[in-house]
Amino acid sequence: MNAVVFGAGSLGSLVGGLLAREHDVTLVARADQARAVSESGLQIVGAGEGVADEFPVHSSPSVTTDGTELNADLAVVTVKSFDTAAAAAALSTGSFDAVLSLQNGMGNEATLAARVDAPVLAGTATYGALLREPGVVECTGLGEVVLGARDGGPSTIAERVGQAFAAAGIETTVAEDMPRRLWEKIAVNAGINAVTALTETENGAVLEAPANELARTATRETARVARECGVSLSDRAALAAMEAVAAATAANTSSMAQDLLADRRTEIDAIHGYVVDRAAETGLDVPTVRTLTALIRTWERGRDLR
Ligand code: KPL
Repeated sequence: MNAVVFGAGSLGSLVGGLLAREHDVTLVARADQARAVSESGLQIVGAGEGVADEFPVHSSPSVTTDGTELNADLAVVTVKSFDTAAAAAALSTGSFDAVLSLQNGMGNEATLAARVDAPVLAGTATYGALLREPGVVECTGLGEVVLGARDGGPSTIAERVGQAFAAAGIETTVAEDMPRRLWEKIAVNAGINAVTALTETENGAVLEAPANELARTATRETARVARECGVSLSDRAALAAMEAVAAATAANTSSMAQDLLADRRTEIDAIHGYVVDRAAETGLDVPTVRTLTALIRTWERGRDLR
């Protein structure tokens, strides 16, 4: 299979580098990352329990800074959610058999499907990744990729993509309930991301008082909105997922906390902001998620990031 990985940040570099062990991969990257990868390849490092045995891995994907007019069996989109529309515009000038979104937040698949003439699959990734420097990505935790049809149900294209990921040594599940899984993921992110970002703490902080109550309330509010949107996600399942992810990634810095620490725009609109918007449409109040959204947006505005 040949694949384009659109967005060579932390997760894109990790997934692209792992896929390149087995497939013909082109990374669409920013200039500094493209320069480093074309000069020295991509180094994937990792330390810690379970991770150290798998790495270092050196892989040599092709790399470009121009995402237009590309052709491949698969495009994997790993850009930040606020860059999805730009990625969709670039991908629409190329040709692909399938597009897979491996991004945070909700709404990315719809944005891609509106522009790109190829079936769009939904996916989630629980691998921990941190771009240490151009050309060097650290795997901070082994996880899995779950992918499938964005509206749920069986998909032969998803099966084919799943086999290609598994052949590259990426732990992969092909699922027929992606809408529920995406809502569960957003409930996890709603609990962990803004709280750890605003308090400059690692993910494990949400397991303890006083952050625990805040994170649990944000997760519960999100699960309620999911149910109102027709997705069967109980409070109990959402809370268990949030706390399991926080425990498994206790020493990791969430993507939103990484963004705040680096003075970068966050994905608040596609995570907490999405929950607030769907709640408003369905007549629900989500005071904790709304407050977290306002705090992060205020921080972004103070730095001219929005
Ligand atoms: O997806 C994540 C993120 O950081 O965005 C979690 C699950 C919180 C892991 O860090």
